[in-house]
Amino acid sequence: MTDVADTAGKIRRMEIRGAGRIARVAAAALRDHAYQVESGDIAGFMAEMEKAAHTLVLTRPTAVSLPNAVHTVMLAMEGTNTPEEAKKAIAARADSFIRSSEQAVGKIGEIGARHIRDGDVVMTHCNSEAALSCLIEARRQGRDFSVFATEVRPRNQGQITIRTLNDAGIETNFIVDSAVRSFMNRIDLVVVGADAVAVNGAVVNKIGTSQIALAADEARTSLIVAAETYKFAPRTIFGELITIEEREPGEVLPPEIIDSLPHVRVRNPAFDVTPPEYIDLIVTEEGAIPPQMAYIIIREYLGWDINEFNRH
Ligand code: RUB
Repeated sequence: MTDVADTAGKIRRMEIRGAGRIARVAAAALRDHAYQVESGDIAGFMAEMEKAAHTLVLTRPTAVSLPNAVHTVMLAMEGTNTPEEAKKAIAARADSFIRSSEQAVGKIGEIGARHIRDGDVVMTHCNSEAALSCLIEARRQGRDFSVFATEVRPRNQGQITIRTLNDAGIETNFIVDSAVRSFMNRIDLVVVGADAVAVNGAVVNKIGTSQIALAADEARTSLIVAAETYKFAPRTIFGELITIEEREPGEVLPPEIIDSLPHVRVRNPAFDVTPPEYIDLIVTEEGAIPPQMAYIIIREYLGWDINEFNRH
């Protein structure tokens, strides 16, 4: 049984992190919360659920998978007349979202693996389940390739990635973030995940991704993004920008050093935006698309279109 406040705290502190994972735990937290709400009337029940949804969505602002998952689960209440009915509908929707999210990661692995050839040197950044799924599936199919994985300052997610790659028996080089350009000429393919994909195909991912994309473009190295369809951002259709989370300076430097430097402001943006021109392909569970086709995913697969917004 997960508790909404506890789950929200874990997401905020990054004890649970990664866009896909936070979407799934938020769906699970809403499902469990529904059964913890005292059964009154349906309006009271919905108001309680709205509060919980709000708490979860506010934890981290960038990964669109989070509001998309919450929206999907909350929509299940539409048309229900009693809290009991609504609870069942929420639980069924949350479980189906979690299941399809896990399946999506597997499917992306199958599709993405087709782009990794024998002898390739692949670079990845941060720790993305979807990106790693491509590498692990290619390995499972017997492809012989090696990986360069970055450190990912300041939270060192690269250390999680190299453990997974090591466990899969994939030869891996671990480099600091600033070594990316030095090695780019040896790289055949960059594979990264996404926290959000805008309607124009721009990809928001861990800070540093856009520098890697620039270096890849300069070296004529292909870059593919592994992203489930629920990472596409419907509201960008209306020009809404994706908020880039800026985290505590204490993640970058110890507080005593920061305190000793009154004229220095430590900046810690957690994500950046890679323009579509630097992206060769976005691999979703529905197939691989050029970034320019992002609108199709939002409309056809995510099921959000202009009318969705007119209703709210
Ligand atoms: C994680 C990150 C990942 C994406 C995709 O950032 O940028 O590349 O979330 O991951 P953080 P996945 O560590 O700040 O959450 O494919 O696992 O959803």
